Amino acid sequence: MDNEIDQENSLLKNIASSDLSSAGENGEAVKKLLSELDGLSYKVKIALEDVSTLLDLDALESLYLGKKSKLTEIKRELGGLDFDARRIVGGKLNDLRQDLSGIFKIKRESLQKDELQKQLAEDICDITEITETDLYGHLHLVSQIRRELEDIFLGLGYEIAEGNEAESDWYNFTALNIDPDHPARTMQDSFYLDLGSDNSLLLRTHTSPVQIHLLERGKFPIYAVCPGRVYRRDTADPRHLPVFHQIEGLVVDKGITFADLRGTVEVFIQAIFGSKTRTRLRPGYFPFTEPSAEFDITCVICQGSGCRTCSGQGWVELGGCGLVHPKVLEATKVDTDIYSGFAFGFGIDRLAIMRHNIFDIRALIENDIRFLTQF
Ligand code: FA5
Repeated sequence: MDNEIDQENSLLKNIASSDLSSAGENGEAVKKLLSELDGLSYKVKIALEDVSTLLDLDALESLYLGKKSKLTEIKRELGGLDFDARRIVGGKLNDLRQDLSGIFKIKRESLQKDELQKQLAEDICDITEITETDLYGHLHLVSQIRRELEDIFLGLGYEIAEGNEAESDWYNFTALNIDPDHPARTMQDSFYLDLGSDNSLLLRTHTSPVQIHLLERGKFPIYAVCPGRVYRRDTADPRHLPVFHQIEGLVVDKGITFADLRGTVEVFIQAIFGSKTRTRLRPGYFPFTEPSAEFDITCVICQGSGCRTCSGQGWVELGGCGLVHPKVLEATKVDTDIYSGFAFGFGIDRLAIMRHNIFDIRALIENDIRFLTQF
């Protein structure tokens, strides 16, 4: 502050010693105006030191050089002075305006350069890391496997059926012979939709409801698969997701036996995992199949010799299957004297992690580009 006052005083001394003899009667007024002009010049230079943005610079320029500035006010006062006084003050005023305009111009260029550098630093993008594939993206691993499965089953003569993600209690449970007391109906396992008075709509917990839609359609024989998203109140962990994908298979024809199911499972598992992978069916329980089985494949990590991933078993569970329960056929008015069938359902995400030795299923939904671009 003291430094500012010293500079202002020295400016005023310079003005006092300047030759004002030719200013005639207006000598005092001229002295005052010249002093004001010098004061302005000084103030602008000090104020400019604190300006760091173009916005602030615009505001300062308008304050000191604009229509309502002190400089314009002094210019108006020139009209009341005599010729010589006008010449002295006017000359000084023009010099000052030119001087200040130049200073503002230099400051503006410097700020523009700074802002450009800042912007370039923020927008920096290492184009050496971008490959052509990254630019266009590609299908997620789960979608790739889903398409692969669809191709395999199309090749076996199956149709690809569409299911609904929101289903009623009838399709998700009742018609599938899941009685009202079955634990799968509890609020812990299902996401119910707050629609209608009885809350009977829910996000399907498996792809099996599509079996009922296909059976109700009444067109036989049925050879169909339905891949899609399913929802459960499962906490995400290395083997579970609350939203995941299943593929349902349904075959209903004359004279279908367990041997047909066995052979079908073998064929598509070998198509996905290769001919070295073996499959086995273990007794299981599903209300909508009888007999029911879980199907396992030999562990892809240890090829069946036993490791941590398969808990030393050499086998890993992939899904469930069985012959369609007569009660399901009856509920959908299918003549059980003519038709029999089998069904299976397994997790596509589970299949993906097994085929690619992914230790944690959650990697599939984390969207880490380094993970996704491997497939
Ligand atoms: C079912 O969902 C039956 N609907 C399958 C079925 C269809 C049996 C037709 C008989 C006839 P389960 O709940 O076991 O069964 O699920 C089948 C597969 O889905 C599992 O083996 C597993 O691969 C996958 N799966 C189940 N829960 C999850 C989860 N939370 N996250 C990822 N995958 C899962």
